[in-house]
Amino acid sequence: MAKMLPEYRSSDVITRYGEGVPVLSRKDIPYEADCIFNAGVTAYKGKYYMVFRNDYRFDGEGAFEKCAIGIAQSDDGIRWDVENRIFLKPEDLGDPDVTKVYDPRLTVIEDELYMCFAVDTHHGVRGGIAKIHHVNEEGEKVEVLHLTAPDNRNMVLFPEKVGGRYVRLERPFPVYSRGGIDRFDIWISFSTDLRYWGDTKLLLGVEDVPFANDKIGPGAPPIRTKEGWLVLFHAVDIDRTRGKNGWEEKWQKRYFAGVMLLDLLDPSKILGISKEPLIAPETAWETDEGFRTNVVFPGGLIPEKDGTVKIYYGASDTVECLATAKITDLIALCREG
Ligand code: BMA
Repeated sequence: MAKMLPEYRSSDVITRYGEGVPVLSRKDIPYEADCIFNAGVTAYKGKYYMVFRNDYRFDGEGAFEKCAIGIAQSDDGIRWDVENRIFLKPEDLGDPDVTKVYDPRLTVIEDELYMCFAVDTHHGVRGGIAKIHHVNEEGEKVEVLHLTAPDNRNMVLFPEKVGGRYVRLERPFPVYSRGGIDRFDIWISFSTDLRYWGDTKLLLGVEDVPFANDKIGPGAPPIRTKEGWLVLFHAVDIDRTRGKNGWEEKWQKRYFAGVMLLDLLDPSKILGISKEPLIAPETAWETDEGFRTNVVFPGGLIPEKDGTVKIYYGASDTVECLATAKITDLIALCREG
């Protein structure tokens, strides 16, 4: 049985926007929506863009019948205008095997917009990479460049090539060879065209994160800082004595946001990692009020001109929240370990 972990608090270096009040939730969506969470966010051509997961039509038992991705724009990263249309739904992939698209992340590379996303199929979970072509105000064209073999998800792209190659972090979930339980780690892969990936290496094992006893996964796409690539990841602990106080019978996991620093020239090298969670579930939205409880799931990290970052995270699989921090503080946390 997994070792029980202590009660953790968020690091002092983060400030929750509005004391944790969501920046996006179902009430902001002009169409059918229930849980709005796990968004990818980026700054692009003078605006902020958010793609978010929308789970809707609860089946009354523990799951939603529908899951699609919506899109919103903002001038300040705080107040969002949600487009009155679904951005990507499973049918758009043109493959009857696909049942869900969710947990999107956005990265701008050489002025082009890319999205990584999770794809559930009847034959396992796949990680997708798509290029988003702007067509007109009515909508964009989403060109799928790559889908991994199952099971893989939580993929994020680096915002620039390193040593002439595109770089991604990902989280395959091997079960057979890892004891038949969740022991999932973060891996790194390279590509020259975003379609074919290889040279895959283990980046961070779950056993190396003191606040995880279950699994970890990439969170927000990395950002360049003077000292290295700053990366947010999620880390999960499980406690079999926990029971769920929400819509689901027994939810025993807790999701934290963690932070690490990778070498600029060789991102498969970890320069430092904070040994404590960056964000631990604390507010009512994060611990109590959601479809699930105790989930902080980071998906967006935006550097601002004043040396701060905006950190976007899903709270308890129900709403999207925002926190801020100074980049120098985040680096110091990684360096101090
Ligand atoms: C993971 C994914 C995420 C979700 C998290 C917590 O396995 O399904 O989308 O936020 O669990 O429920």
